[in-house]
Amino acid sequence: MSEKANSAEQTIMTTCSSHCGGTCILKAHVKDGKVTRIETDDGPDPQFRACLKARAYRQRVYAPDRLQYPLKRVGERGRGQFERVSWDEALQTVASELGRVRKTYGSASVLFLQSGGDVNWLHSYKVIDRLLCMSGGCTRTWGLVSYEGALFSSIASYGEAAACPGRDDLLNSRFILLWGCDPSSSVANTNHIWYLAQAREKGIKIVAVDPRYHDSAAVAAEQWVPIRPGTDAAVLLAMAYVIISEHLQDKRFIDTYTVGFDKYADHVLGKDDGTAKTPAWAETITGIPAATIASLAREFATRKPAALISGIGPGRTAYGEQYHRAATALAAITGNVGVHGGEPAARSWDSIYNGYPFQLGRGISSGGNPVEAGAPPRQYSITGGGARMGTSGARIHITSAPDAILKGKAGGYPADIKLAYLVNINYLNQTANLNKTVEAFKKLEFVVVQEQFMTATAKFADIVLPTNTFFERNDITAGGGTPFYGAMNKIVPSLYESKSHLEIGIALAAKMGLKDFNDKTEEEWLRGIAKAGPFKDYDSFKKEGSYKVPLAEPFVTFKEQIDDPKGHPFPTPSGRIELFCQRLADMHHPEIPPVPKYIEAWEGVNDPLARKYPLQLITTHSRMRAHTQFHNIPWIRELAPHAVTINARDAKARNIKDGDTVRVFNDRGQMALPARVNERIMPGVVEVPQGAWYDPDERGVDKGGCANVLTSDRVSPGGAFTSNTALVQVEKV
Ligand SMILES: Nc1nc2c(c(=O)[nH]1)N[C@H]1C(S)=C(S)[C@@H](COP(=O)(O)OP(=O)(O)OC[C@H]3O[C@@H](n4cnc5c(=O)[nH]c(N)nc54)[C@H](O)[C@@H]3O)O[C@H]1N2
Ligand SMILES: Nc1nc2c(c(=O)[nH]1)N[C@H]1C(S)=C(S)[C@@H](COP(=O)(O)OP(=O)(O)OC[C@H]3O[C@@H](n4cnc5c(=O)[nH]c(N)nc54)[C@H](O)[C@@H]3O)O[C@H]1N2
Ligand SMILES: [Mo]
Repeated sequence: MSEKANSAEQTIMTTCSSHCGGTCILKAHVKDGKVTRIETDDGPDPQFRACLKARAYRQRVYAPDRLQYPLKRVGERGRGQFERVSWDEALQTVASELGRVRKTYGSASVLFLQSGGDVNWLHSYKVIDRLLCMSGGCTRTWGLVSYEGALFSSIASYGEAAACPGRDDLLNSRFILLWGCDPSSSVANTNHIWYLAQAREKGIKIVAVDPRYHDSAAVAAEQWVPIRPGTDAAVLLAMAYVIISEHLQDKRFIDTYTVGFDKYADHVLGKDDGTAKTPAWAETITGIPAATIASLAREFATRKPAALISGIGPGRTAYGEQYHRAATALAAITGNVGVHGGEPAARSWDSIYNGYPFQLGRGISSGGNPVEAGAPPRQYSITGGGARMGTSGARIHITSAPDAILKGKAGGYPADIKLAYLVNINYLNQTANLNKTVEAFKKLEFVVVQEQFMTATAKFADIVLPTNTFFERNDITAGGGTPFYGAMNKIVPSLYESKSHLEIGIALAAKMGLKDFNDKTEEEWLRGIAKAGPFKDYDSFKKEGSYKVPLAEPFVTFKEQIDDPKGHPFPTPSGRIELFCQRLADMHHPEIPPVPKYIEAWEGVNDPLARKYPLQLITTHSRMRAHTQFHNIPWIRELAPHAVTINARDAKARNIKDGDTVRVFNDRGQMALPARVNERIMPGVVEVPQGAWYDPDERGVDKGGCANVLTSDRVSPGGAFTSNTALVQVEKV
């Protein structure tokens, strides 16, 4: 390379925060205004090294299928036929449709659907949330697909949703239970798997409880305990049975920090319902041998401190709240909360929206939603440390939006939905029971989608507004469960006619004649948000690209409450960890009991439907994608085919060999994809990783293998998304 060409190359630091929950440092090489290469962190430990997806980001920025211009639907909705229009026409259409629908049906008929995209502070859904709220309001959703079950139970038990300790603290554990958690694939916190690998090297015993022998187990665990999906609460109660009957609980901890141990123990021992939750009882439910349950219980109670990492995957099941409550109770009765090497076993990842463990300044805020003002609270909602709970009765559960569109007020929903505005979400692909969503979206009068690509959802839009990528704008992000701040520096100008979310909001507000929508530039916003951050100054933070917060010791959640219970009570009504939760008792809902219980799931092995559909489907998060993002990137796709994993025994019974194309189906839908046959999944369970792009053929068979053609839109009583509760059949095609 010539000297001249060399000098023209520039490197710019930025941070990837692509909806996997990780935050990873990128060093982009730019030449002649184009990204030529992407490297990652080579700085001091802990390094925040990027995965295959971020390193392939160049192919995303320059993807041939990137949306380049605003689009207007021309064919039937959903067929994906569009024509190019100007920004002016696109925004004018959105503004006038919003006006028309609001005037005809009221503001509650406008549904706002949003999600992560990139997890950052400025260019998020909040821009449009503000726009819709300021212009009359909208119907919003409640229920986090990720971890509503964990949120609900964490607030019941601890009064707080942000409960994830620093993962470097795992090196202080003596025993780690990796429960439904595979951080080698589903990232959530950068370096989680790295600390687990170090823990293993240090000789700390790690046991994985999961229907799959996943890569994290292969790398870090000494033992794999296969478990039938949806039965976790039973084994956790049986572990408590062993601990309580053998007096292994931490009495001092229980007396000082918890309430309701007696009622909880009564249930565990069967004094309240006549069924002792013995290991033998749990064996028949979970498929785990009673002796294994008993030895896990003894090890967990005696090898202290012990970390029960309760993943959120098992919580995305029918009655997932009970699993999370049961996990928390086990951590509490063994005194593993608020101590180094322990784990509150609540929600296994934290949201930066909680500013955990440090605060940044506030970004754009809605200023209040007129549609929610004065609405009564939602039934069975629990309030507390988790502003994102959405306790307003004017909201609709995120999974129920299609049902609400189809049935409206007559079906008991708070509104008749006519228009949907979608930002940073591939709703159709990612929410349960896709075929029902298709029907619902066809019924809407108008749909607007802000997108980078022609997703399954964008195909159902009337207007598509092209958004840029984080390489084309400035932003700030932070580690979910890691003491880290990342500057997201703009690397190149916006491609084609794409715009940032803030630019779209400003332009649309102007079209709608909204005054006072925004008075700051991108930079003014970011400087304001950064002000409260711990770094020296914004300019050096931006230049360096990141700030790794130096901590004297690993962060421990609830340490203050444990060290000083008088001065720092838990933020529950009792000030203690609630093994028995009066707020749940007051709900008088048999499926939201005040102490954790095992409640048998629908679509489990004993459901009569299992005769027709005998296999339990789980839909995991793949390392190949961040949900649907990156599935269209060739460098990623060539690594491995999207496939359904089936146990060799189940495959043999169906004459299926590794690599065969199979049909996976139930009454809700069907897909055709390759089978991966092995023994890394327990018999009776099949896995279709979520996030593959829906691509139906003329008979409605999804060739894309989108998990949600099979999942159910039935919501758990506490709000958990039930994407790991579905029965299916598999056959060779
Ligand atoms: N069956 C099943 N379904 C699931 C799950 C499961 O486990 N099983 N998991 C659920 C969970 S936990 C979640 S969080 C949801 C996620 O569901 P989604 O959030 O809907 O999934 P994403 O693929 O992240 O969709 C974000 C979309 O925003 C678009 N986008 C628009 N603007 C931007 C931008 O500025 N930046 C970025 N990065 N993207 C933008 C992206 O192109 C992408 O299409 O899926 C849920 N669905
Ligand atoms: N690469 C990548 N990383 C991601 C994401 C992504 O799409 N891609 N998504 C991010 C987001 S938004 C989220 S919410 C998180 C999700 O993170 P998780 O929920 O932790 O991820 P999953 O892979 O769905 O589930 C974790 C494990 O739970 C197991 N499991 C499923 N059902 C059960 C059950 O009933 N019992 C037990 N014991 N185990 C069960 C699965 O086999 C899997 O090994 O991941 C985040 N990280
Ligand atoms: Mo999620």
